[in-house]
Amino acid sequence: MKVTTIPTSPFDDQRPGTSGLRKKVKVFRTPHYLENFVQSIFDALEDCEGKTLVLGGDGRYYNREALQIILKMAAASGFGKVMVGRGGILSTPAASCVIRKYQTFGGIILSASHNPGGPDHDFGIKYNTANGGPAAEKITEAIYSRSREITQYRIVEAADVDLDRIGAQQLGAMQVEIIDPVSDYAELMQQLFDFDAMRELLTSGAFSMRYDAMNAVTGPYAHEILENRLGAPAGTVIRGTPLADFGGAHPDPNLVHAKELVATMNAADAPDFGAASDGDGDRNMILGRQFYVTPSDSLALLAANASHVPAYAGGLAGVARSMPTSQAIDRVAAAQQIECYETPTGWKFFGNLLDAGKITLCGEESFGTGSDHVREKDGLWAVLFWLNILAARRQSVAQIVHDHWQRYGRDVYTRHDYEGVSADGASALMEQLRTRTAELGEQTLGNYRVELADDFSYTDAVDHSVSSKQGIRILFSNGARIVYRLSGTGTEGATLRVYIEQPETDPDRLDQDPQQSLVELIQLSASIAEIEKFTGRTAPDVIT
Ligand code: VG1
Ligand code: CO
Repeated sequence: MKVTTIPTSPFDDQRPGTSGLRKKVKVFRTPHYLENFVQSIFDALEDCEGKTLVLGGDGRYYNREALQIILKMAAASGFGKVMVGRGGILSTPAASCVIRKYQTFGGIILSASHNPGGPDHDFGIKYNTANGGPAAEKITEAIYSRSREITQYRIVEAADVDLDRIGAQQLGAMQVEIIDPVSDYAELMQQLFDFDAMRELLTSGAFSMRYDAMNAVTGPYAHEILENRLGAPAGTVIRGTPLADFGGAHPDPNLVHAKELVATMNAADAPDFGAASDGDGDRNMILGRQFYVTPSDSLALLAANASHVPAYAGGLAGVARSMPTSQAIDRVAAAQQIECYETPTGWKFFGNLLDAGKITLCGEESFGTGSDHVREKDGLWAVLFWLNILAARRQSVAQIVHDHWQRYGRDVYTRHDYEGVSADGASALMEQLRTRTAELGEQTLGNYRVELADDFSYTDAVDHSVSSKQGIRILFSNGARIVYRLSGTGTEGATLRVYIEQPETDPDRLDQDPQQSLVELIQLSASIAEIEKFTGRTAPDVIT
């Protein structure tokens, strides 16, 4: 088979963000754009000769075309084999599972996660290493530097691979194996959880649930696991067929974008349990009847109830949360006398801790929870974890959360996002905050005394690598916090995220609406950073 070498020149905007490279489909379709980035990945890796790669995506617009290009480039770079999910489908956690199970060299995941899809929307590409997790910063930086000096890429001239036929095909000297995208993942879930107890709950007639796949990748996984293996009635999974444009919806499982599910769960005859996941299946939102569980609380709750789940009943080695995630998990860790690590935003920072056996569970405030079963956050896993707890405790979601708050106190929490603001204004805002951190220390602002203000810097507990400038945090003496950072996943302008949190132990105030309990801190967050002056905005676009 003929390998062609195509001359090219670098693009200057191929630095991976929080989770891979995300751009508009139109940008990825610029001649050589995708090819440059893929070749930069291959060039940044050690020898690819004869190695096996996993490849799949969330099925969004441009998934199939990109897959064909990547397959032909992998063949030209000497890979021995590529395992591809049928139809080009692999959820992010399933890709991680397959990389680990078959001990492959790594994998490429095509997704822009919770960003909308379609010809005018977003596409993305991410490299995962042999542990199944997102490549560490050292590698993403190497890919980026390679992309700045690339002069050529290699591709074979061949007919397209049939992505819909299970089994082996040849692409020159390289084998392409089309695999069932669901079965390996479903088997892993069955090993972790008490499927018998969960089946009993779901078929008892006394319990009902609704799972919203948001027209995204988890549809086939949820149909197989919840309906086929666990016996939930047909119709439990809604919007369960992956669509290239997600049916025009924004596949982000939160109170704003999962509107229909939220309405169903708030109705008088609501199901007992509701959940949703995002474009590529690594996020989750958990709802009870007329009740919303914040992701930070959910993480703490899973840790506190791990003894109900077979895979974790032996105890947790430790836990971790991203810096802006609430401190609820810290309290559970203290009670269990285990370590709680605080990492920068992005799943790649959990990889070393998981590989070293220092942590079992970890999560982020951004609807991401996971464990050492794979090296990605895992939406459906979190839903099954909850279902396992519900099957064991036979209480409502609201009751379980209330019990938790009674015991540990509540970290009242909210995140305010200012989306699509000017990139210059947003970086000026962060810059002025950065220069003012020293002066903010020890100041009293209204009812709050600042204990520490800094720009978060993280030293990896395993390889001691340092990641600095990970977000401005203002810590108050009563345990409250305000955190500011800019999103690293957007494709338009900048998004400012403001995270606000305050511990509450007064039993009479546990139930208050966070927007009310946090009203003074919310005002402070706007005035300290002069949000209106720098962004022109007087209110956030999305509140979670
Ligand atoms: C966001 C979240 C972060 C998450 C990342 C990828 O990043 O805040 O916690 O890891 O998305 O999630 P940022 O930089 O925009 O804040 V996913 O589901 O989009 O892969
Ligand atoms: Co995602």
